Amino acid sequence: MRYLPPVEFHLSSPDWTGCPSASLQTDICFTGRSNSGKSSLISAISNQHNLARVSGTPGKTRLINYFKIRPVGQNRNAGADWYLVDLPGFGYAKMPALEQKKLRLMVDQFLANNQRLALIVLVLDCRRDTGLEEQGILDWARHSGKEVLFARSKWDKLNQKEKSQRRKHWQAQGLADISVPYSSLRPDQGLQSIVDKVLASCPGLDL
Ligand SMILES: Nc1nc2c(ncn2[C@@H]2O[C@H](COP(=O)(O)OP(=O)(O)OP(=O)(O)O)[C@@H](O)[C@H]2O)c(=O)[nH]1
Ligand SMILES: [Mg+2]
Repeated sequence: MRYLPPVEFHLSSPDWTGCPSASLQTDICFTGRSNSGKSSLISAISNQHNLARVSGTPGKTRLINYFKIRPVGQNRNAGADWYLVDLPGFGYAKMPALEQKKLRLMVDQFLANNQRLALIVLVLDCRRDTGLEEQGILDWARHSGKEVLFARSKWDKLNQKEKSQRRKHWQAQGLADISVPYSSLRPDQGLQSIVDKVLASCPGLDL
């Protein structure tokens, strides 16, 4: 299993205007509903346990969290910055409606305004169906020409029969091409292809 180069926490911001914006900068963002597994995925692909605080309680990540990829040795490219961005989860029913709306606005504004976004990793529990929120992000990305990887988390929770049913379902929905089932708990083929896609989306970071 090949992981990302070392990653470290950089900063948190309550809105996109407080986010880093340098000229040679690449952002890879992780978005999706609350408790889907965004923070766990960031920790898993960088092989740094608990790097992005993982919540047992949904709705923990309420700020835009920037993590900087710190390449070592030959991979260091002067002047270039690569970030993984952990966005607040949406759709947590127990959160007051106004706060839910605020978080959703924060995510939408980040997506709409960020010129440095090279890849959107949309995370959804593999057992759940694509909801209106996910569909909205997929449609928006298609219209604006942004690349999306649909990360289907918690693949470890399914047996072989369920896995093949889910794959057929995604095929029927026309989502099989962008869907990558994976588990954050242990290295698997899906996790590897997410690492590879993130690396491929970071210019100058080829290993
Ligand atoms: N079994 C299993 N559990 C997972 C996986 N990914 C995440 N989890 C668990 O799901 C819960 C939520 O994970 P988080 O990474 O905190 O989810 P999040 O999307 O960052 O949640 P918010 O910050 O609330 O938006 C935690 O208890 C994780 O341990 C996975 O691939 N398999
Ligand atoms: Mg989180």
